[in-house]
Amino acid sequence: MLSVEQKNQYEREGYICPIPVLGADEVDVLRSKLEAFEAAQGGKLEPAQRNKSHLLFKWLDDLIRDPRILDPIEDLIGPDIMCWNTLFWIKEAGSQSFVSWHQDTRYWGLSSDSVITAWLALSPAGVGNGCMRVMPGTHRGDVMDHEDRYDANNLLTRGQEISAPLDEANARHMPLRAGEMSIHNYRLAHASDANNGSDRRIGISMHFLPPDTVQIVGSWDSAALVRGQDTFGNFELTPIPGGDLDEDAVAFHGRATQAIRDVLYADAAENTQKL
Ligand SMILES: O=C(O)CCC(=O)C(=O)O
Repeated sequence: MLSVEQKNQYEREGYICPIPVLGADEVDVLRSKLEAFEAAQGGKLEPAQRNKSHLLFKWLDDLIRDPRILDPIEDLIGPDIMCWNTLFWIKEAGSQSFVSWHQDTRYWGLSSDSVITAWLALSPAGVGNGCMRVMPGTHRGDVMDHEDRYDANNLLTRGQEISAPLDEANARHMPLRAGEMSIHNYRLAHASDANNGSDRRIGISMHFLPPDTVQIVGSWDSAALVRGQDTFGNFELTPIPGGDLDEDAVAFHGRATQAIRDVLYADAAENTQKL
């Protein structure tokens, strides 16, 4: 459960960091599962495998239902919680991969201002290896203009970036040890730099929303009901996989990632195949 100060910080600044979630043994198990999958397919995750990954990996579906993650989310958005997306953010050691300053609310087609990203570290994510940075308080202002800059090293689909320069002096890092998570409102401007460290920086973001949220760009969308009830029916509920690469869940994953692709590339000049 969050303290009053943490809840106030979320309201005021739009983020909380760090929150301990997993022990070292649990981190080792989950990282090994991910890396065994990558090794078995001969390389890193395909773009679509990075998205809605709880439909591919049973261990990730378990994670989005873990009380250590959901209790803080419930403190912020109430007892009925859906998980819209799960997304791997992997920066290889020494890679130039980065994320430009952006607000997710501009691209996800979701009606709610209450969408929360929980970002869980499966390896250390510190200042030297590209942890996330945030611009406190920007979640309370207008959604800013963005430009699509299509940089190959940018992990974002279109290389979208807030058009006006931001005052970097106001930015804060969100360093995490493996097993810790940060929470930020999806209206908050955030970014991250390259990984100059000697280990991979592995993060999983989980996007939680209240069930009254509506997908306003795409014609169909899905989400997992992870706590409480959905009395709105705005999203088709994702199936709970019986195991890793469960046949029905993999088929659903194909439709679900296509729906997110349609939303993220709506009106884009280029399809960069990053999803
Ligand atoms: O992992 C990163 O560096 C950026 C993640 C991000 O943009 C997000 O979780 O919304």
